[in-house]
Amino acid sequence: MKKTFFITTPIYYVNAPPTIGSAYSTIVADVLARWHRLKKIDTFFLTGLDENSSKTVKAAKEKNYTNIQKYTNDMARIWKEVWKRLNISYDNFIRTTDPKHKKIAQNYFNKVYKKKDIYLGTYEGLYCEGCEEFKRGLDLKNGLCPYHKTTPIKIKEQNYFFKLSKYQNKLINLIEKNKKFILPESRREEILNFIKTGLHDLSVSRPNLEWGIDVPFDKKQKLWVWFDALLNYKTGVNKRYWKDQVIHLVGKDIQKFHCIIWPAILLSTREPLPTTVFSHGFFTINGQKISKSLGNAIGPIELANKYSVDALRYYLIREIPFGQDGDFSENALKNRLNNELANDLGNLLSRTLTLVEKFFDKKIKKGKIDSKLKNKLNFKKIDSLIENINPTEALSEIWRFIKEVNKYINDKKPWENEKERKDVLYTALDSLRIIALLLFPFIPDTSEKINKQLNIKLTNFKDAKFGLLKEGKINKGEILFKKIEEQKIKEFKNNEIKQKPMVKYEDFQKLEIKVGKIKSAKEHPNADKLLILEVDTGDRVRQIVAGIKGHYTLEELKGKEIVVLTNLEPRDLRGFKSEGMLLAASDDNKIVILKPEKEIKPGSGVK
Ligand code: ME8
Repeated sequence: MKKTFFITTPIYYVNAPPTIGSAYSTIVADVLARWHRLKKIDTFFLTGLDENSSKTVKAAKEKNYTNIQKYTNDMARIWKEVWKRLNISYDNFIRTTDPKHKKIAQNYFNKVYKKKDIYLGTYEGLYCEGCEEFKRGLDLKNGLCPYHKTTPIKIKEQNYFFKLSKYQNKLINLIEKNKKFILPESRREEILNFIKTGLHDLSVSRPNLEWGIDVPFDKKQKLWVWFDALLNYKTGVNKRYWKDQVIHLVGKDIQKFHCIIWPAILLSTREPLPTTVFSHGFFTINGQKISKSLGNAIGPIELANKYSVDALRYYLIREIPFGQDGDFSENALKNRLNNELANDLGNLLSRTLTLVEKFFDKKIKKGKIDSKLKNKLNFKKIDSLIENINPTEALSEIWRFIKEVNKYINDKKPWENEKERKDVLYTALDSLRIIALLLFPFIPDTSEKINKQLNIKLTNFKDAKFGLLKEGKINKGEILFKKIEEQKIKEFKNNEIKQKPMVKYEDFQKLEIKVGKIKSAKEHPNADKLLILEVDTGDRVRQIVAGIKGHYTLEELKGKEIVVLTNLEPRDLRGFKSEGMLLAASDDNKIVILKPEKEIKPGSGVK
């Protein structure tokens, strides 16, 4: 039987679209999944959404939804669109409002109850709705939740308790014996110390909630959302994947749930435990966690549109040693794009292919591999870094080799060194083939672009050895990464700041501005930045072509109220008539649509 590799991300709350934070965990999981697939290991990558939280209800109501399920469906579509754009190759996208999940979660609750590990009691204390967690005094900082900076609510309620205390010693044994159960090492110690301070029984249901999964034997209570959410790791996958390697990738904010409560539930139901819970650090802005609730979130899509998906993936993995915290910096992203992706990798490809074009009429000629250069690539080491969940170092190691190949070309000077030219160019081309293969898990689009130019197809890690590139013809194409020029950005900013000339009041009055409602949105077939909208402006439904692609998903736009300049002369925008202009605000990062502050009927005048 084939070896299995099961990798999971947290299932995210649906109160907002993905942030850099959720993109981070998901991209790393994607890298690990893709890596194992290339090793021909039977891999399953699970991600999804945690929909049964009270936060879902709150967010839906804030957005004027009356049907909560409809809200979660709309959000699920957005999350999936974002993951698609970021090339996330998940095998299943679990949603906890799925009836199958609900039923299995109830079965588990029953199982634990029958083991006599669940009993009815009264909880009196604090609850943070942001964390969906019962808090103790020592969990708080100055009375506030350290993650959400909010005061937890006081509650006194009857609910069901899970006998977590019963598992204290078993957990200590497990974690002490199994060095890989919690990674990185520092977090393992943190958890061990926490358990040793004493585990209390845990409330696992909540009364009087309007949204969630019913406790199977008591309809007045709902499952505590974490009990339900953790079970996604069972309900979202066929149990044959709970075999060789089961890795939960989580942020350090939720490690306790995964390193204490989850294994305790599994011990109670006598099921296999995960191999590793890896808790990574936070991306911060000025030292503060980037998060939806703190309102400092940066959209991964905006960054991908501005710099490319691969530049974003590369930056997130390479910038901060996986496991540690680090500040997010757009400047650092730009530097990595310019210096590493464009210079080191992009130039290596284009200079090699230019030489092949010039001296060998675009032909790949088989030559002798340079053994010194060959020895600079250590596949085993890279693979073992990935197996130890150190994608940052693995990527750095690949990069060291890219730099070596550049140096090799510089030293050998194949443009003037006729004697060795064939061997040098073959060595460089074959190195590029292996580099593309190794980079596929990290930056799949770029890897495919390299393959296309080398005229080869992606294979697997059996081919991560030298000398396999066959004779053939190269297919030199566009450069891999365009550099972001500082100059351009500055000029753009200066133009923005320049004030336009004064206009007369009467001139302004000539403009007809109305509230419109977007009926539908689709992509413009011939333009990168344009969307085609059908907008109800009260008088009729008109077509408006707007340059907002990438800043909103099509789903987000549908039904949105906007502000439209309606008496602008119609214009043809790349083959599509635009009968008006949508008003939006923009800086050099993003475009945001202006919308009425409250709902108002389409056609209402803007004064
Ligand atoms: O906690 N830096 O969902 P959530 C790095 N539904 N990672 C970050 C981050 C940041 N600034 N912000 C978020 C939940 N993350 C529960 C999980 S699992 C059974 C239930 C990532 O939407 C990180 O992985 O609050 C963190 O643990 C997760 O998003 C929290 O996502």
